[in-house]
Amino acid sequence: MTDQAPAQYQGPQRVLSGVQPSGALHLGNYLGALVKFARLQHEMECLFCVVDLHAITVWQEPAALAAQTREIAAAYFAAGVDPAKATVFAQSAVPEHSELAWMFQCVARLGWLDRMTQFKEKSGKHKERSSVGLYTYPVLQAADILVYKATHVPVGEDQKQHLELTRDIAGKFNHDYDAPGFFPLCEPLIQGPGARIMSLRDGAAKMSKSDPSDYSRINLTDDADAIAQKIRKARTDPEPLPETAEGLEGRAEAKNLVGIYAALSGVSEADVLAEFAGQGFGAFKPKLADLAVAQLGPVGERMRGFLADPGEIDRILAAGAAKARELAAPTVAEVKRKVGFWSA
Ligand code: AQP
Repeated sequence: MTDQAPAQYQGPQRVLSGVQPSGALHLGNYLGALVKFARLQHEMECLFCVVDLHAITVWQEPAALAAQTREIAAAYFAAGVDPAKATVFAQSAVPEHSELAWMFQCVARLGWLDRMTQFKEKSGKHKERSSVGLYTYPVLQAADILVYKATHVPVGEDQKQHLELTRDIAGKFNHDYDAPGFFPLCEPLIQGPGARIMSLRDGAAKMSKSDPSDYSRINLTDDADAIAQKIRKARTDPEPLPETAEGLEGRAEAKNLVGIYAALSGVSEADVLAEFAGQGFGAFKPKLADLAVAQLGPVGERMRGFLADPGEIDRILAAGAAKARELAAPTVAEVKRKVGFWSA
């Protein structure tokens, strides 16, 4: 080990992110992740994976998992990700993720993982019954990012703590193995509308695939009637919409619906309130439903189009995995050399 101050990472700027094939994608995944993916592919080199290794930290039906993986890939394409611009692949098809994750498990400290709030939320009351993988999930996530030396990671607000852990792992590796600047300290790209979409049934809980109530979320595959019905039934309060954002404080459900309207229409919350101030939800909800149907309807339609040709999705994923391995393999080889493993 050395006391030398870490040098800055000098490599290219690169984006990595992923979504778990653990169920139907919802509006939160779309606004918090997919929309950003489509935008970023025009600004930086991008890799987007379907993180199936993460998905099996909770039970997944083996007969359904490959189809779920194709569905996430189809959602990427439907949201505008272009496989000619961005590398799209399944995480399990690039074994270097798992190999680097093991070495990072020996870098990360138990105390760091003990602080991860997502494990506490997902393991619930019976954490002793959770898989070990659910506990070490953020270490694999660090490997996903750092195996490509990614510098930027577009995610929703819920992933902020995991990205801080990724930076801690990168910093400790660089320090312990006397490799200043070897791994970058990645930047989360969280800001912007849609960073935290909440459940339609509970303004204090995030919209999530695993929420038992389908009325808590809008799925990308919902048809117009389902979207309108879910918005009609969304929990709200009896007050009219206020004139300013301060008036939404303490009104979590109202704030969420205004935030969704703003994110879908690409305007600020202030602009939404300027338009709807003084109106009740009886007037606001139908407008929100029309907007959601107009924005998400074509996405669902395109997804179904891509899913009609699973062979083409498989070809794109296979080509993406081959490309991803070309970047990942040299990183792992260099890490093994730094760690001091035997090689012939
Ligand atoms: N409610 C949300 N608002 C904004 N962004 C969100 N994301 C998830 N929920 C919201 C972002 O979507 C990306 C992919 O997430 P994931 O599927 O890999 O895992 P997750 O964060 O655990 O998503 P879910 O829907 O809550 O799944 P389950 O219920 O299976 O755990 C990430 O960038 C995430 O930030």
